[in-house]
Amino acid sequence: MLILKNKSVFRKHTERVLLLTGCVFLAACSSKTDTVTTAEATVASSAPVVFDNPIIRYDTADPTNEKGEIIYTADPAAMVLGDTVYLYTTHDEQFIDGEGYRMYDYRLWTSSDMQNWENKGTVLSYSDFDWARGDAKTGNAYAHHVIHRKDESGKSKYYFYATVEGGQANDEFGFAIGVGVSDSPEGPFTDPRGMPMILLEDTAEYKDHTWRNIDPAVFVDDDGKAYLYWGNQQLWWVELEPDLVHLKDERYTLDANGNMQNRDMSEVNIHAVETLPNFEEAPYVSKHNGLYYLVYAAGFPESIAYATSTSATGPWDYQGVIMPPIENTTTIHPAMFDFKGNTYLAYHSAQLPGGGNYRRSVCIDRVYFNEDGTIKDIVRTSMPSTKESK
Ligand code: FUB
Repeated sequence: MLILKNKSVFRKHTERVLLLTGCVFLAACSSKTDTVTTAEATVASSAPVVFDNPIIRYDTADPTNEKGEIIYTADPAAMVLGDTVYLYTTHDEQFIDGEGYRMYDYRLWTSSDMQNWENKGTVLSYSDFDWARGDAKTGNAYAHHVIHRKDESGKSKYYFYATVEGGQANDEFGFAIGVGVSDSPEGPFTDPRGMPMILLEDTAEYKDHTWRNIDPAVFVDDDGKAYLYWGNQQLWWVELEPDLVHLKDERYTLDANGNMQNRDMSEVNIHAVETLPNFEEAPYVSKHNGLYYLVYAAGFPESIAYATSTSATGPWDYQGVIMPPIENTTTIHPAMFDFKGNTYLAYHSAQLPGGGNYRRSVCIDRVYFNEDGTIKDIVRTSMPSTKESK
């Protein structure tokens, strides 16, 4: 019953997307001014409203050109610095007839116009964490988030929060969240802890599946306080220490190499959020016009839903679904961010030739708000492309 409902929602949405894509594309092509009229919005801007989705296609210096190997990317996380968007993705390497994820490294793509993307290559691999087990068949480098902050001396530091398998007590199988720090957005990132930030034991009282601690997202609020959100089938959050690599009130000692040991979580407050309908995974927190937004993957196959709050710590008011499931992929993984005065939503589809659940492709579309701060349904766009017919 649920599947039938999703299928019909999907069909309805696809028809609408195709229609609106056509309208937007024709308007964009025919307009010589900066004003583009769509069926849903009038936009006065030189910023793009239509995207050559999926925006990442080839593993070449210019990933939108046609030379080179197709690359499958997923789980976008955006960091905006000045006039550059740093788009960090996971990397799907499963064979066309393979089952399950094969994910070993994280890729970086940069753009100053949201249309042309420069391939910066691998910036982190699961094996950069000494404690990550991975294995030749899977790698298990799941979703991540990267943020920038200046340290006390004014020097820029970049923090890469990643989900990888390993690092658990008694060598138990299970996903953990780790962090790497760098002086450059392109890495190399070094693990300052020598152990994960979030372990299975930290959330064992709530859930028992081994992939519950995935999909980290960090938000630094205006007052400097930082929060880590994560989870699968349950959303958790915890405040971070000002160093952004320890949980607030986490206690430990250091071994001779400066690695953490004797980790004591008794004073750490991990919060479970119970009020988000159908929360599946991929939380992403951002602030727009004074309101906090939490977008996330809801249900399975996943839609993109969101909630709003007047605080980074909630309570969250559920606002509904803004993108229904996408054909050919059960996952969707949203990231919402501002760039040059406009708001964008990155997510993944499975639209490239040979695409599927384990061979996904990162896309971007515009976000438009209603006057009350709610988000209009996202219109997925694409451009007619000779690449797809080849
Ligand atoms: O890419 C591996 C996992 O699939 C991510 O961690 C989830 O968000 C889902 O996209």
